[in-house]
Amino acid sequence: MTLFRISFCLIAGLIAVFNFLVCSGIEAQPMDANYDEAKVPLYSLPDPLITAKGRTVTSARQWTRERRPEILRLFEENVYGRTPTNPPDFRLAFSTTSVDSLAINGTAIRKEVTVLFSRAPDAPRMRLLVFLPKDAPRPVPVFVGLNFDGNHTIHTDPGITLPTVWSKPGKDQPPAEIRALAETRGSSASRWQLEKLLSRGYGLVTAWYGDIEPDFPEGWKHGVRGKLFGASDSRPRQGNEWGAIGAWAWGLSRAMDYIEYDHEFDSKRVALIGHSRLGKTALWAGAQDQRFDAVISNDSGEGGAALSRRQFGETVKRINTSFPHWFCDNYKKFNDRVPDLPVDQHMLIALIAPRPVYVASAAEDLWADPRGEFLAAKHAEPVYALFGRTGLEAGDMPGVNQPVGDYVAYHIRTGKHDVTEYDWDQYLNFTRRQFGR
Ligand code: GTR
Repeated sequence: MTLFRISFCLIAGLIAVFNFLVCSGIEAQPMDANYDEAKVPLYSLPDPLITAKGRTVTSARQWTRERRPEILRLFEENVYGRTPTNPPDFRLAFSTTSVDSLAINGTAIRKEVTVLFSRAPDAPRMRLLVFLPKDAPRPVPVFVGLNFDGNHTIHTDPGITLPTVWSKPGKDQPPAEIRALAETRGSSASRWQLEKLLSRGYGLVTAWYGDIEPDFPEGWKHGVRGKLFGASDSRPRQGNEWGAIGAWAWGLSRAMDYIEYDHEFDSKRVALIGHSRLGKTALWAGAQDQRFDAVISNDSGEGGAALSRRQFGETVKRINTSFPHWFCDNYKKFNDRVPDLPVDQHMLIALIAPRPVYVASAAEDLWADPRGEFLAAKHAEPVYALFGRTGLEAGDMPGVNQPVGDYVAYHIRTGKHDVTEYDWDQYLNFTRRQFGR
């Protein structure tokens, strides 16, 4: 009896250990980031030039009429979700709340403009921070992009209003709106290089992304998805319904509406820029809204410029687990079957065509898969070729700090996940080629 019991326990114990090893192995493996090029699986990319009906796209016209809309739908359906049409009570209005014609040591005009989305008193609003170079010929070309921590962080200028920002919920603490601290003024100034771009004759339009929707899973309740587009607790988000990246991209299009409205800006020379999650957002906004004349993706990584099929660094499963609110629900279906995705990110870059696009990586930012970012730009080339545009003019990845390409451009710089002066120097060279300033 005792012997029987001992052997029973032993067997049960062995089964438990076996189960633990197998299950945790299965569970852990896809969540462990791969940084080994030799372990990148063999993959084949969907061809951007083969239509759903199997026809080969041979002209710019066929691309624009047939294939481009198909690919846009595929991204809506499977990755970012569909951007809804504006709700009936949508009313766009711009209210200028401050103007300083002697900002940045007298070299710039600073304006603060609140973008209202509806007349409802509790509707979300987006506070634009606008800079124009004082002496540059009008209308001025402009960079537009969302910032991570509030408008006051992009420069130490004490005239920038200290905003209220959402604090992320903690374990026992609900999200709350708090006044930004004065000490954080200019904390992201190096990422914006404001003086440099003003001295080159460019304007800047930026807004805090949390104004459109705060970045946590329940953030939609406080942003445009909940307060303008009617998302509600009674019906959980499903299928192709848009996520936070879609909402932020929608906000960028409203910033573009402002640029068209303000005649000091040249709405035909607008460069959209975004870093990291906001680089993913910039690419998706640029793909949908063709008024953006050039798009710059800085270290945008998974769900941005990097090819998902390489499964290098961050993966589809990992991003959907860490950030369940960023993409549409359908994207989660591909967590464990990335090769079945009907798109990959080279097709997102292709949606920018024929407009100029810049993809940038950082050598120490392996999480974002620099090679995957390069390859996505590379595999968008056939679409640019339809428009007579040359691509990167580089067969393989360039070395660090050796930018390639004029119109479809790429660099990998030394250093970490960030936006640096080096990055901006390349972007300004790129926009000079496109915009002549
Ligand atoms: C990371 C995320 C990346 C990137 C980054 C960022 O945690 O995994 O996809 O978006 O955040 O936005 O800084």
